[in-house]
Amino acid sequence: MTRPWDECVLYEVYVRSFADGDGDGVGDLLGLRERLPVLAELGVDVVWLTPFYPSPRLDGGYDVADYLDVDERYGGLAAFDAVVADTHGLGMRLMIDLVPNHTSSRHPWFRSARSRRDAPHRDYYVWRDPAPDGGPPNNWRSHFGGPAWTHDPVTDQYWLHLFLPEQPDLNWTDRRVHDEFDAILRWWLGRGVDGFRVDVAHGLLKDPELRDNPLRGPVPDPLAPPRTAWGSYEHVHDLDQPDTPSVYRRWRAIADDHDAFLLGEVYLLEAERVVRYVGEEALHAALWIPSVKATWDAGAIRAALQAGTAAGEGRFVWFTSSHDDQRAASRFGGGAVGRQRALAYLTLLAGLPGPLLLYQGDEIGLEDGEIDLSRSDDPIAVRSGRVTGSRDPVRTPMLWEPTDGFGFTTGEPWLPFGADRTPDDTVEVQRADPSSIWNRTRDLLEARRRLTGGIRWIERGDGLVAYERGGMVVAANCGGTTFDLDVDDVVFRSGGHGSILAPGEAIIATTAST
Ligand code: TEU
Repeated sequence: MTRPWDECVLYEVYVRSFADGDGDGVGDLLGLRERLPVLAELGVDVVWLTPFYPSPRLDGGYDVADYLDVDERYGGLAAFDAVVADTHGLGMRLMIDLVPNHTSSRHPWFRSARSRRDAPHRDYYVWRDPAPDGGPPNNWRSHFGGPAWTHDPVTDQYWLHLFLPEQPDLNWTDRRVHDEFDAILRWWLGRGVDGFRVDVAHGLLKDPELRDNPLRGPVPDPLAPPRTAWGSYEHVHDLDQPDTPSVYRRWRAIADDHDAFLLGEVYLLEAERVVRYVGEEALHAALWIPSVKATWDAGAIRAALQAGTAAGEGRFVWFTSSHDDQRAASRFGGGAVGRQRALAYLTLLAGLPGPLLLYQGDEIGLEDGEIDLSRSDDPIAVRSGRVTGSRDPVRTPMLWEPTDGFGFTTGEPWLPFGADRTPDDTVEVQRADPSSIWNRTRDLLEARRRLTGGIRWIERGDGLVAYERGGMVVAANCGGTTFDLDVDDVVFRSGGHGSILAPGEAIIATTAST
């Protein structure tokens, strides 16, 4: 129970796709409780739950209408308390998702704020007069497409939203917003929560002058997909402001009082920018985004991991997949080859200093599901006219049992399982097979415990990505030719046998030379 945070294995539960306990087709806390023992058996230390708050769910629950409650559709607060007790009873800890950058437009604060200019909660949000031509106050874009501003006809001002118009940004220059969140943290800690994953942790403060973001090239086509349009700007004024990390000073003191952990979703790619968010007076750790972006290329993998180990010093969290990003098995080519590579990549990450984060389905080698885009409710898809950008393929329901509904639901799943799912893809079948990805993942999480101390990268220019740590070598063959390794005892291997490492295989072993 007292494993240090930086040695922990974290596991992301995307609640609505994890396990449905009441048969309505949507994952919930009752269903989660039934599956917690199998997470403990896998070797998980910390369970992270994505947002379960009352919400219109226009962004899958990242549009929070009440920070101090649990949506009845997920089972309400009573079910949550039971999850806390069960998780602790199994020797695991529980982390919840905190969304401080924006609320839902249905949150009482925003309902008040938009009622009139002098409403008490007006300054909880970011309001500005229209530009002289009546348009938005600046050129900022929403992550999900369109301008980051929406005009309110009642008060004739624009409100800021880095995401959907229905996700108005909070104003973190108002001290009352800080006080509200201090209280929210304390409230959940008092309920037994052990940590928070902080959504869009790099986004809370904005340029005080709200200056235009510089364009990287030409002005994007109005019909460009949301992510393309968003990527056409350098986000120097809407994100990652110099004082943003200092917002977390008070949170850190509160968390430390409860031995709790703060993990930031710092969605930045440069290590020197991310590192500002972690430290004694900031967050404990940050997600290392380049680890979920790396493609199957030795140079790219080496660069992403070396940058993270050098700057992160055990405070960057390694992960291969998430509810926002392509799953590793698909990113690395799909099929049996993609699954094998994903396990090899997980092996590389598992040996590094710092927490390791699994996304539900990683342990069964799940690939992205094929989902009909024309029916997607994901806001990125909706706002592209449903032609691109849906995150649904990475959010398909978990595959537990080889039955109708895959043990996920007895009803109609809110999202299809994806085409070509087979019994061999399920947790139940894989648990019974010692050579399955589930069992190899469990073995890997156990082997990981043997790696301690500093890391030394083995500099090579070929397809072998390798490092030494605590008298062991961790190596993955990310190239096209076979390597014959000089190793002693093999502690873990993702596939194959002997001292030969075929393409797509990884190994953890004591070295003959060390
Ligand atoms: O994601 C924040 C974020 O930066 C992502 O929107 C990212 O830019 C995008 O997915 C590209 O991959 C968090 C949550 O993880 C995401 O699910 C939410 O939609 C978003 O915040 C808004 O709350």
